[in-house]
Amino acid sequence: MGLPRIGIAACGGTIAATADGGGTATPRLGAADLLDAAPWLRDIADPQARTVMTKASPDITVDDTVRLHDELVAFVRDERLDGVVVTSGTDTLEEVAFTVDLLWDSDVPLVVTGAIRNASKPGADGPANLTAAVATAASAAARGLGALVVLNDQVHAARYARKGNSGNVAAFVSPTVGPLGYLAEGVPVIPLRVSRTPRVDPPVLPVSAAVALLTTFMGDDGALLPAVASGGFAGLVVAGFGGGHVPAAFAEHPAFAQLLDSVPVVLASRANAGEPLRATYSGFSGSETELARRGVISAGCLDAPKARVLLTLLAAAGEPPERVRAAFRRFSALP
Ligand code: DAS
Repeated sequence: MGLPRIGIAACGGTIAATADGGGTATPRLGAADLLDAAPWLRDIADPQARTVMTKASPDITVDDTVRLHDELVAFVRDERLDGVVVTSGTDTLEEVAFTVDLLWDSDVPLVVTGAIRNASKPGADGPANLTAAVATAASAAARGLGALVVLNDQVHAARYARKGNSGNVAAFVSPTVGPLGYLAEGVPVIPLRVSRTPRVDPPVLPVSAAVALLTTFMGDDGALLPAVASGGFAGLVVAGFGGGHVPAAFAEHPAFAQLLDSVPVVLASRANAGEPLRATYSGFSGSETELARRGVISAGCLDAPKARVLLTLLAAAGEPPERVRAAFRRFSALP
């Protein structure tokens, strides 16, 4: 038996960045360059390189990520891959990983990785992260888990992974559940399993449905709501306080009622972990029970950016309100 055939699909980000002089760096490298910089990968896999895009990840869109998914499907089929690794910028890596996780209809391991320190920095983590990602994509333990995020020798489920530190190589965390596994001397160990993320159908491109995201803050009187209500958005995600609350002035703003009448409104928590509450507080208009009574949909275990990804794909598919509600319910342990 030969070595596992592992695809490396490069999308840009710091892992693909080269120094500009003056201390800054720009994503320029393609998949073949990343492979050349880590020749030892050929000892653990038969790597195949494909450059999908060379973007700084703040510029990656939902459309780019849907196209990336389609490229990955073709890459696996054309090259008869046993696993595939996506390299991308860490700023939106959690959204990229969750989008492909929602769309991935295969047991073939799909691992997303990146880097915090570019290749010109002491202790550049790109080659180590790429190596760990390739080893994970080549592992039978990663089959059937959907998209995984591998950085800093930890294995995370895409559904839970978040960038939790802006500049430390231990940037990625899974606050609600913890990582699924780790690498021990380069060998992936995945003792914890997650159920597969419920799949959604790939949308027709371009995705014209735009979903707004508002994060509440102390004293938020909903002043931005009219802009959302008149902005032609297909939905709104609110990152509410802790248990999923908003100020009364926000909840009672006429534009909030207008939005609830016209588009799906999803409530996530701006807290780092856990789910919005369902049945703990009442008696104030921004409470979770009052918001649910008015039709607000809980994001369940999804943080606000991931809830926005899901709502964007559902809105793009033209899903009616009850199917949007049902889709989010599958991300919640609570009824
Ligand atoms: N923050 C950089 C990175 O970690 C840039 C980006 O996300 O593209 O990759």
